[in-house]
Amino acid sequence: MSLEQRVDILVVGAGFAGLAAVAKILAADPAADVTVIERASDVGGTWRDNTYPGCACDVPTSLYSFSFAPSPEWSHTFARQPELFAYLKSVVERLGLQRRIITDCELRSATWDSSISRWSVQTSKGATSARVLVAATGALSTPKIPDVPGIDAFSGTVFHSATWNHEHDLTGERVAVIGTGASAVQFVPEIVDRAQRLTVFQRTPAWVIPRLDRTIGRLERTLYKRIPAAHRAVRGIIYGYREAYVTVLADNPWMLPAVKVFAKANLKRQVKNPATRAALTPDYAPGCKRLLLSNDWLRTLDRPDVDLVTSGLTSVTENGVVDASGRNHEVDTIIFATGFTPTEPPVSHLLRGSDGRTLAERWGGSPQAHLGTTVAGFPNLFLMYGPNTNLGHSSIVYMLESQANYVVSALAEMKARSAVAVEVDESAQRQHNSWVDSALDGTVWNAGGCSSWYLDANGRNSTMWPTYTFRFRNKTREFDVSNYRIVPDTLESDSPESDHEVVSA
Ligand code: N01
Repeated sequence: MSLEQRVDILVVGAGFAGLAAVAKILAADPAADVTVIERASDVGGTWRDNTYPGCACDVPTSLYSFSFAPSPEWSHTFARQPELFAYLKSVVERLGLQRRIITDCELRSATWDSSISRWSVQTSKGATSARVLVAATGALSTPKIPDVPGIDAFSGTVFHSATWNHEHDLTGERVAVIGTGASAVQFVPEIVDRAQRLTVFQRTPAWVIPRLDRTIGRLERTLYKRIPAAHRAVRGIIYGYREAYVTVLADNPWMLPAVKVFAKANLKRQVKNPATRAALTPDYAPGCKRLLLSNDWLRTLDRPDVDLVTSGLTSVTENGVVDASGRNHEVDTIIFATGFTPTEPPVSHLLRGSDGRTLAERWGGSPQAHLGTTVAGFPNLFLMYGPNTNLGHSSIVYMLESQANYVVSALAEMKARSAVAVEVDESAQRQHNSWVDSALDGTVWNAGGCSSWYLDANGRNSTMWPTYTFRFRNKTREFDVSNYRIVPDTLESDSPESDHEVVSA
């Protein structure tokens, strides 16, 4: 499919975020002119890209799926990546979205043109002009590989967990894994039997609790198929108990020692070697970094064929990885499980607002948006999974649907007011962010005593939503037009020479 030179609403990205946006926009207005561009050759975002062994969702799937497209078919309470990927493709099919999606089309740049109140967009498939831009490019989509001295001289194989090299056979190899986050805990237990020896480089230990996963039997699936209300009730219960986590993580951190006791008992049960156990015991509050769910990660690290290196890595040589003590661990393959770049999203370098600056320049290392979605100086731009919308306790899909509701409400408001552009007031954005900052104060994500990817280059937490998700749902239910500058359509045509009159709502 080719990209038209002029589109109305352009959504960038066809993962959970982009699909939530396009589905909700079309549900509200089936005649809406929406185009989705996707840089890869298929939809699915993170669930298309992350194919490492053991890749699975660590949020119960009944909740980690669209409310408007429930599936009674999940085989496990925590679905595996192939099922999630298949689910997203099935949603596209079910909702007839294929004809809206242009694959292999990468966003190169988008610049707001105030003279015509439109986005001038460059892509790998040519240029287009869009009235509204929805950036759904994901926060955890660009793998981060640390700049380790000597990496280019390594003679073995190197890859990142998010771009797993399936052509490469790890059987009988000595493998180094760098990083011990949510990805590593899933794939390390899966590859340990294949490798001859595993060396895991841990910079900071993580709190780990059991993943209460179970298969969903045929009877239960039939029940969900026949009585969708039963499935909705299960989703509701999971939503409720997940929200209860906020009570501890954000509102009552004094309760966290109880989580610590539970996690320590889990560690003791799985790791017999006291030195390994000590190395795996975090010195910060549980939840400060993402609480990890696994039933086999800790016991894997207790195996005699697994080395846990806690001194960090300093360099890579031709045949190994050097730890802080100077020891070279000889390996055949290095797997980086070092995460992503959520506080420096690459898309922020591609979007240029009304003053000619990029979003990254405007943010200066600390991403900020109004309700995680709109940014002063960037009219008609909606960010999905924007600043301070990430969660430590529940499903991001719920947040994405809330943001999609907000976009839908904004589009309706624009239509009702014959507005060609909406731009959030700087003061409203500032006010929202001051509220976010003060709400985050004292939560485990800010005060838990760790450094995490939730904190940006300036030390600000520009990642986490600070409280219950229903509060975000309430705030994004209706487009808060009074916080926006409205550019009315005073033109007969889209004459580039004419300026628009700007009024406040
Ligand atoms: O990445 P991470 P991830 N030298 O950033 C270490 C989501 N997710 O891919 O803790 C040495 O969590 C770093 O050490 P430290 C989920 O939101 C979801 O595992 O910074 N080590 C850490 O141990 C998750 O939070 C699912 O000291 C270095 C690790 O690398 C997010 O993705 C499943 C280093 C990075 O951990 C990212 O998880 C999987 C360096 N230079 C992931 N740099 C679901 O199921 C970094 N590290 C939904």
